[in-house]
Amino acid sequence: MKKVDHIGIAVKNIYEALPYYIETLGLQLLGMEEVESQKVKVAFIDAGNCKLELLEPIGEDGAISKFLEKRGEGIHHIAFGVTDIRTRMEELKEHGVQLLDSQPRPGAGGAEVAFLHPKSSFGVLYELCDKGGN
Ligand code: CMX
Repeated sequence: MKKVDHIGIAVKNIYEALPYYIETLGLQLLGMEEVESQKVKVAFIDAGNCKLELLEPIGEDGAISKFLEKRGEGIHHIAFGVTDIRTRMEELKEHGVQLLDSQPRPGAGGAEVAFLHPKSSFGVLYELCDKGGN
């Protein structure tokens, strides 16, 4: 793992949270999109050396909806930017890390992503995020 690409932050409502990040903290909104496969609406914010990803659930049965119900708003995951995600996944598996995905899934911004179970990562949900060479 060479760099953190973004930090995922679960919020109940993106539009209620955005003024804090943009107006109060003075950060820049990079873009917003819906990731149907993950049942989330996301907003990416430029935080200098990495991005913040605000995550609002779509519907009531996705991972973010469940997280908000159990833990409330706050840091949800840390995403490492990787290249060659399938090889990285194989390497981690060989080291005994429990992956939540057997194959990469589509993530925001056209990236391929895969998650590592917090149980085998000392309580942190990590994401591998492959944008094809960035
Ligand atoms: N960070 C750290 N620990 C977490 C966690 C998180 N984000 N989410 C759940 N956990 C812990 C719980 O606290 C719980 O621990 P205990 O057993 O000690 O209580 C355990 O993991 C199981 O939690 P759960 O609430 O029963 O939830 P599930 O097992 O149903 O799901 C997880 C948890 C991580 C497997 C699931 O959220 C998942 O598959 N996540 C990957 C996909 C994802 O998060 N998508 C949304 C983001 C999409 C995007 O970035 O685009």
